Amino acid sequence: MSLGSNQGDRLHHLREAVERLHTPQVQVERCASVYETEPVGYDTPQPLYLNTVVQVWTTLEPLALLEHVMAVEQAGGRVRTHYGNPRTIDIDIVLYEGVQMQTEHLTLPHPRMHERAFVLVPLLEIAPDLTLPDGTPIQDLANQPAVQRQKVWKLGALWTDEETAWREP
Ligand code: PH2
Ligand code: MG
Ligand code: MG
Repeated sequence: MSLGSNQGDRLHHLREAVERLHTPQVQVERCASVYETEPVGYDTPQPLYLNTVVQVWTTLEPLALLEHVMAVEQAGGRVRTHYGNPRTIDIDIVLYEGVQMQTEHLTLPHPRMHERAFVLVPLLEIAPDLTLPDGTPIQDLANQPAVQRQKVWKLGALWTDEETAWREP
């Protein structure tokens, strides 16, 4: 999953969202570093984002996972206004094992992940050998010139080691 925040206490929003994602049905297994990233795909100026990516183990099917994700967004103060307004927290399921699906509410893999450095760079950090369901290496996507031009600055870990204690069962 890809997480992003460009409003308020951005790091706090990311951390709180990862804590809320973590339930008996959704175990957060790996978190990438936090990256500050240039906004991508807007035609109006936007605040810089903090982004990260987490890998989860889950018993939930994709659409049930999406419901959980949307509840976590709501708990994080997400207000859905129009596209291009800053958000406290945005959580996108970008990949779900080998699943390819297209429904009204969820498309997997995420239809814009292949062109987004703010997804691909943190994803490569935690899963360097990952491929899309069609076999395309994520590394190849990240090497595209249009992706390479997007600015992403690695800031540091989401938590220090002591702080990750919450992850233990
Ligand atoms: N999310 C978007 C659109 N653009 N740009 C950055 N840097 N980070 C994001 O999380 C992001 C974006 C749509 O959700
Ligand atoms: Mg998004
Ligand atoms: Mg979203």
